[in-house]
Amino acid sequence: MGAVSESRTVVAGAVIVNARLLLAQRAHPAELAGRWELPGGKVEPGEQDTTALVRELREELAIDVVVGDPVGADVDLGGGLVLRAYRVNVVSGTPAPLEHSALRWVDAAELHTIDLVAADRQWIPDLVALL
Ligand code: DCP
Repeated sequence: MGAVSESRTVVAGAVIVNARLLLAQRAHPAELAGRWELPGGKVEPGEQDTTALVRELREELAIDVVVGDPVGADVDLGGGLVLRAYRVNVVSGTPAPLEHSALRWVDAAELHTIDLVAADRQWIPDLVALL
């Protein structure tokens, strides 16, 4: 099989409430610790993106979400990983940083200045358009 079929998707969620975007501060690995991201994680083999994102946000933030439209373009992370973002709507729970160092709600101006992980920076224009 070719390289495309071997790539693994990482899904990330854009939670937007009252024109603010939820960002999560990575605790690991060392090279990403302290930087901010859209929370998410790897899709398991055979799993749908939507199922994976619901699972990851329940594990990481203790919220239940409904997954909406994709945001921006896929980002090639290298190492056979492709990162993809989706809008998500919270249907129950209040986000808690179960696996991150901290959570923060940012407006469009703050999104431009916060220290995002490199891959997520590519979505800034798409995210600003939603704020
Ligand atoms: N990633 C990213 N931006 C995001 C989410 C993830 O650049 N918004 C990157 C960081 C990692 C890869 O995607 O290189 C996988 O992310 P996680 O480590 O968060 O995913 P998992 O928790 O599923 O990974 P593991 O299986 O290692 O625990």
